[in-house]
Amino acid sequence: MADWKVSYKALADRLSARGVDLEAVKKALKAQWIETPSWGYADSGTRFKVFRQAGAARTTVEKLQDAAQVHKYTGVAPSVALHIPWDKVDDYAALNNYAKSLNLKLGAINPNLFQDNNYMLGSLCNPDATIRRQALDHCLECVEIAKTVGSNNISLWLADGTSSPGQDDFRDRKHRLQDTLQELYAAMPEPMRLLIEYKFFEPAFYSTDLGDWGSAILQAQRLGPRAMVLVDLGHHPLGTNIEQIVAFLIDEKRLGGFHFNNKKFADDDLTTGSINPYELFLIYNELVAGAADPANEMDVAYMIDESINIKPKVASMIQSVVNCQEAYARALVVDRAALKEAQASGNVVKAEETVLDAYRTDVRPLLAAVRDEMGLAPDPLAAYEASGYYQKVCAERKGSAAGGYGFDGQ
Ligand code: AFD
Ligand code: MN
Ligand code: MN
Repeated sequence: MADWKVSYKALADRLSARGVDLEAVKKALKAQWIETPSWGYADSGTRFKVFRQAGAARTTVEKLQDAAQVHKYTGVAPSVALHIPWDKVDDYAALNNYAKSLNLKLGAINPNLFQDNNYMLGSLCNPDATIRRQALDHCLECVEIAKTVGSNNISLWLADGTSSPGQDDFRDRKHRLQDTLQELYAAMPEPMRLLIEYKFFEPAFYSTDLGDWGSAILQAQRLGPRAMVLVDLGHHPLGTNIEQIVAFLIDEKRLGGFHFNNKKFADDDLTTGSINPYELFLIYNELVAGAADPANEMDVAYMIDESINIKPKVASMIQSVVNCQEAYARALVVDRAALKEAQASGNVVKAEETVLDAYRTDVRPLLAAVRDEMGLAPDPLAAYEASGYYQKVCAERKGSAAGGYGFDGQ
């Protein structure tokens, strides 16, 4: 019997003895849906250098081919977010059909409001009305693309901000954003949603117009019920309690989605769960607790947003998806009844130990069993690396185009 089957039997016995509904847990794990970013498969880097990698995707077609590998081996990454104009094509219906031929769906559409030369002083918040119009028209173009490919999510990240005290009026910028977002929101047909992403700094270095979850939820609440907040794990000051933000957004019915990644110091696109796996688990712990109450009406887009600069792209994306699977599996085996009882009685140690017990559970045999039942190999990364796909694309993809972030020939 394969090693994982031996371990799984022992784990299943232990969890069942504790009253865990193993079939329900496995059903939830099979239904997990992690969207990967097209830009995560292309070359990326920093303002200092883009280290071009052999085999990196150069076109949207190649990005989809790579994304299809992640879904093929994990079974839970069926959609790919697009970034416009990096993924601009002449025929989006044809691109959608190509994605379907790879067993993929096209996911969130990401406008690019940070690389046009006109955006130096901002896009939707720019003091120049003609530049705000240009940025808004680009967002409206993304709404049309979303309609064509059947996407229900516009994923909006604004780089807007100021880099000098006195540069602009904070309230004027807030009002410009309110007004431009009103027009964008009005153009989005039901049930399309606007996922408003925040980031505490970069590329602006003094103030950011959507700098924290408070500024994002304020804009969302003004717009309407289909305007939500997008939580990017790399976008918080060090030490921020992200799981608490997630809990509050769930409670306000404004948690639209995630951009999963990890950071050590700032927004530096590290593999999801690679720096702080406990934080990722605690976030999933809030998600599982929130989903237990239908009144929360949770409809969350679980998206990865990373392009690891120095790792082979497909392998590192599989790592991130697997880390999300493991965090979710651990969160699903938290003894909720024992936790509630310990919390109610103020038994701090018992409450913490209940959460920790789930976090300390080696869920890899459980995920191996789930993959086996899905007809997949028990270890997605090993299966992918044994497939020879990476060697194949390294041989085929000679000559590199602009990087996934559209770096100009760095
Ligand atoms: C950068 C930004 C932000 C955005 C992503 C894709 O910090 O996270 O969502 O690019 O545009 O990471
Ligand atoms: Mn992001
Ligand atoms: Mn980011």
